[in-house]
Amino acid sequence: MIKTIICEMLGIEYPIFQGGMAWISDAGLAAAVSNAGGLGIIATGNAPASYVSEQIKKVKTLTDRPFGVNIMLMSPSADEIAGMVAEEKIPVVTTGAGNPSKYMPLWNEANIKVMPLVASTGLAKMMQRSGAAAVIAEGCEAGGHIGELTTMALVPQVCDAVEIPVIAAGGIGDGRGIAAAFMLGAAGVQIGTRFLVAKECAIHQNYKDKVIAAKDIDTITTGKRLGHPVRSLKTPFSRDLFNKEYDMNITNDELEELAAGSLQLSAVEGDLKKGSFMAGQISGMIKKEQTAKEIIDELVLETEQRIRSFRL
Ligand code: TUI
Repeated sequence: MIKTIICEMLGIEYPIFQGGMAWISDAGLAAAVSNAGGLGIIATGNAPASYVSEQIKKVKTLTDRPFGVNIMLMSPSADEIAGMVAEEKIPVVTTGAGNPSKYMPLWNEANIKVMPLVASTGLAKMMQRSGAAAVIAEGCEAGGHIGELTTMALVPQVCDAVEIPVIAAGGIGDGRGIAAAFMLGAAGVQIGTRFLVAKECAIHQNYKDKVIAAKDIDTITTGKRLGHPVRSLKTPFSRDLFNKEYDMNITNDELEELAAGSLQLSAVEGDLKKGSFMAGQISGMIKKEQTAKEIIDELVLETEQRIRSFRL
């Protein structure tokens, strides 16, 4: 059984979190993952607080198990949603794309277990001082907004830097990755890309088909020039965006304009021309759609087998 301190802390069966992916991780996906023994997480992305409140109500009708809410700190609604999760006393809050220090006293007061995503030891230490229950160390193999370091380099350094548990994220797609994360010192993992193809994941079929068709080198990082690198699948659109970053005749505002709304276009509309299909480097390992329970059961079995059969 892969039980760790995280299972005890949260009252979940397996230390496997489903990444809070903007426009993707809704109440249906989060409930399916929580019901399968992991931790389902509702993403807020840039959505208004009213959407998040609706999703929280919905997830409570679909599962009695713990769930989380991810707050994307660059969102214009972040302040409002931060207050709402405190009022609702959401069991677990994760944060991404920024530093959540200003919300920590409010969330600690509400007894929320806060687990910020970090891409450096500096932010991990600051989060420990602010009362975080754990940190999620995400390497740049992940899809979406990423930092500089790989999971292999980041996770052990974060484990050395803090005493609170560390969850590893980025580049983990099967039991081999989970076993490796434990070897690096993690007490759990967060997985995003693999859950894109969960049957309960409501994204457009074009998105799922693209992830299944992807091979190892089919992701690209854009947005470096704007200060927020984003990993997505290679498409004519993402390659064009990448090339435009080196074109000094194009302004940053024009680049922002091009990228704006592109995630919604992929997830909701399946727009193969203008959509940004955020996905991690393990996309090449994904071969089929499965239910969230099949994914979790397979991950747990593979991890146990890997650990049990490990010999030097
Ligand atoms: O947040 C994510 N992944 C995301 S957010 C997102 S929505 C978005 N879309 C376009 C542009 C930007 C965002 C899609 N994917 N992962 C967690 C994560 N956090 N990765 C990197 C970071 C991060 C980066 C810098 C956390 C903190 C930070 O600096 C904080 C500071 O000020 O020290």
